[in-house]
Parts: sequence; C-alpha cells; structure tokens
Amino acid sequence: MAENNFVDYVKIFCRSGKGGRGSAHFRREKYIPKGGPDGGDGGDGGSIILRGNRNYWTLLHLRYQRHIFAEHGENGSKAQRSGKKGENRVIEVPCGTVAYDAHTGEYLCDITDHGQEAVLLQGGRGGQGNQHFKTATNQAPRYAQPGEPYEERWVVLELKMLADVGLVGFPNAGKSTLLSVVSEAKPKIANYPFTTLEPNLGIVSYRDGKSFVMADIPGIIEGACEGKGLGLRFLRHIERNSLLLFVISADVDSVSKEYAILLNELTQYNPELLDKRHVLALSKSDLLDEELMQEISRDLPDLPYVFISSITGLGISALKDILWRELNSDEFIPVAASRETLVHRKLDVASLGFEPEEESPDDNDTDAGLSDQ
Ligand SMILES: Nc1nc2c(ncn2[C@@H]2O[C@H](COP(=O)(O)OP(=O)(O)OP(=O)(O)O)[C@@H](O)[C@H]2O)c(=O)[nH]1
Ligand SMILES: [Mg+2]
Repeated sequence: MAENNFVDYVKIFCRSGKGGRGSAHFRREKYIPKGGPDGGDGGDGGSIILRGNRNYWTLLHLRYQRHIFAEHGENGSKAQRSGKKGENRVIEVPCGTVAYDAHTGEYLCDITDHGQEAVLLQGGRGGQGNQHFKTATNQAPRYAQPGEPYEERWVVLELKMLADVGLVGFPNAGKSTLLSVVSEAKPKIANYPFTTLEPNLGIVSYRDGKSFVMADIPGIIEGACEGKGLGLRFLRHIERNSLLLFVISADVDSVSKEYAILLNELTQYNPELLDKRHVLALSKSDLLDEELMQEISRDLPDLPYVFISSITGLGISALKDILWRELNSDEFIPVAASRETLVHRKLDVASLGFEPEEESPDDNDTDAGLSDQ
C-alpha cells in the first residue's frame, strides 16, 4: 500500500431523502358523482446507512466523495397510488469506523462487524393521503399530510483499527521487523527512526489454523503527547486492541525506564490503555549473550516478557504462545465484548485541520415526486 493511501479520516456531507407528500385527490369519473377522497400516500425518503465491510482497510474510497445524498420519496397520487420510496444510500466502511458530527465532535455511531449497519441519517416519512382522513362528519377532506423533511449533516468518519495485538515501542525498536517475521505483511524496515509512518496490519498464524491480527504503528517518543515525533495521532489504532505488546530493544540502558516512558505517553492519550493486558518483547536479543539476558531479567517491570530476535528467530514461537495464552485467558475481555463498554470521547474536530466547508451544498436534485393530481 503506498504511503499516502492510508486514509483514516474523512469528512463528508450527508443528506437523507425527504418524505413524499400525501395526495389530496378526489375520485372524479363519469357517472360516479362525489367519488370521495382517493389521494395516495407519499413514499418514505431514503436513509443514509453505514455498513461494515471487511474488504476495506481504509477510508480511501470516500476521500473524493464529499457529498452523499439519499433519494427523496415520491409524492402520492390519485387512485390511492402511493409514491415510490426513495433509495437508501449505503456507505461501505471498514470495520472499526466511528462516525462523529463534524461541527460538535459528538459521537454518532460505531461500526465494528462485517455486515453491521447503522442509520446515520433517517429519511423523512412519507405523508398520508386524504383517503385516510375521511370521517363520518368530514366525507371530503381536502387535507393530506406533507412528507417529513430530510436530515443533513457534515460527518467525520474516523477509522480505529480492530486488531487483537497492538505493537507499542520507540522508533527503531524492531516492531515492523517483528510483524514481517510473524505475518505475511511487508512493512518498510530501516535502521533509522520513524520508518513507519502509517499503521500496518498483519495476520499472525498460530497452531492448528488459528490466527490473530497484529497492528504495527509508528514509534512513540518521550513528549509525543505534546506533539513530538509523530505525536499520539496513531494511538487510536491501538485503543481498541485487546492486548498491547511493548517492543523494547534489549540493548537499551534500562528497559524499565523505557517502559515507564511509554506508559506515561499512553496515559496522556487515554488512561484506559493502562487497563489492557500488556506483554513485553525484548527485541534484538541476538546482540546479547545468556549472561546479559539474565542480568536484564532481574530488573524488569512486572509483566509477561520474552527475549526475541527477529533475525535469528529466538523466542518468536514462545512469544506467539504468550500472546495466544493472554488473548484467550479467562479474565480477558475480547474486542467484541469490550466494545459495549467502550467510551467514545468527543472528537476534537479542530485538531484534524479540515478545511472549513461550504454550508449545505445543493444536490441539484429537484423534487422528483409525482404531482398529486
Ligand atoms: N540485530 C537485530 N536487529 C534488528 C532486529 N529487529 C530489527 N532489527 C533492526 O532494527 C532496525 C529497525 O527496525 P524496524 O523494524 O524498522 O523498527 P521499528 O520499530 O519498526 O521502527 P519505526 O518504524 O521507526 O518506529 C532495522 O535496521 C532492523 O534491521 C533483531 O531482532 N536483531
Ligand atoms: Mg516500523
């Protein structure tokens, strides 16, 4: 995937369809005097619907589609003919997409599963025709309901990847290299900080056809919460991961200290990240000997850890075992279950740097309904 193809924010204008008018027609036929009211109902307007689709990994397909309109319902007509319903517009999005109001940042809805649908904007209901308003005292109602109006809104769609394991570490720690050896993913790897500029996902195969998804995100440095390095922008992609795998190079001065710095940055972003399960991988262990490993082991934070080398393969299968065990342990809340408890904070729309939009664009869509005569 080319680097600028990773789109995890889009801003779009959506409008549902208005409901068609009910008809106030009277039956007029030769030899049938006072045929009575026969106005049909207006059709419902189409809704704007978000639908999860596992074949999409980014929001790229929506980048140039700024305005999305559903169809209006057609008006009702004579002889009790109802107007046609307006077509819904379905927006296909990757699983892990969250929708917010672009003006207020207010959370609207959340798509986590393939095929899951959420109504973003409801279409207006069609109005009832005059045939419904005939009563004992009013045999000739000249009244029919108008259709309900449409709804419109600027919406921000944000993608938060849904991986099981999220990699957290300083730049150059060997995160992408690890992803490349445990999965088929081919992330860019190089011996300088900030090689990874956008998240990568890989599927890690485990024994007996089992697998889990791992997400590699850009490295984090001290002060990231103040915007240093690439900042904390990409942390939202590990916000919903079930487990965080800290990758810290085994040849640093103090692993505990590095872990503490990373934890501090995560806390600044979202303290809930501390409640997740953490596992520690000490990378580049091929640079150490047995003795040094033992020495380092004496001063490690209290969490499951393993010495690994992506180059020699040391500890890689032990790491997969630990990850699998942690992902399947009893106390563990899987992604699917945790989403009910997931709190969606308000989106800071101003920080996204979108251009100010023109108000309510025209859809050049004239009232497509039939006349009510
Ligand atoms: N000796 C040794 N070198 C490694 C190992 N894993 C990665 N490296 C090297 O470390 C350097 C950085 O690796 P990356 O995988 O790009 O590191 P990263 O954590 O993804 O870095 P950013 O994307 O910048 O955050 C590369 O030169 C790798 O070849 C390892 O197990 N042993
Ligand atoms: Mg990388």
